[in-house]
Amino acid sequence: GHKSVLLWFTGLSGAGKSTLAHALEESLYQMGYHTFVLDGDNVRHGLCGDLGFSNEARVENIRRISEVAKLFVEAGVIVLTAFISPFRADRAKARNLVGADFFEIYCRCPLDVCEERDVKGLYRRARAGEIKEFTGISSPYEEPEQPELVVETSGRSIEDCVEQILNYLIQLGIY
Ligand code: GGZ
Repeated sequence: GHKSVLLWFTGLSGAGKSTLAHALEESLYQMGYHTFVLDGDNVRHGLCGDLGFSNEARVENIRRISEVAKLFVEAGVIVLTAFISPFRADRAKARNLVGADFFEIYCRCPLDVCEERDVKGLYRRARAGEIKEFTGISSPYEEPEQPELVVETSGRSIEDCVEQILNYLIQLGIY
């Protein structure tokens, strides 16, 4: 068997969390590992479909995700979560819940680069006041102080970022 861990991606909208989590999952899957990605696509419509983006809703969002991720880890899976998870306290709670198998990966990307990318046009809408409480614009993002890994996603290829994370996992002895 392999080590089951929780790789907790955090960062701004558009920083590349979900993209990197899925690319990394693909590599791990091909190496024969049992992996699962939790992200907005499979969580915010179902499990957390009742939650919006107020501070309270985000706290509850991250709480539920942490509990589910913990169950997956207990089931022996390499779990990758890709949520903004803007509050340090909530990430710390997830860490405490899961214990030694928790690894925080900060996808660092300057706000202006995320805004420039604006894949879904959400930043433009946030700037226009059409979306309230948008992270980085009108809602805070608290940068990790001591993440296990910082991945600079600005001006780099996805492959390069994935390789950095894989190298880190080798160091960890996950494979
Ligand atoms: C931030 C928002 C918002 C607001 C909708 N603020 O780039 P995306 O589209 O695909 O990722 C963002 C996603 C953030 O959901 P999370 O569950 O990761 O957030 S949190 O961890 O803070 O609970 C974005 C979209 O949802 N989105 N409105 N106001 N992102």
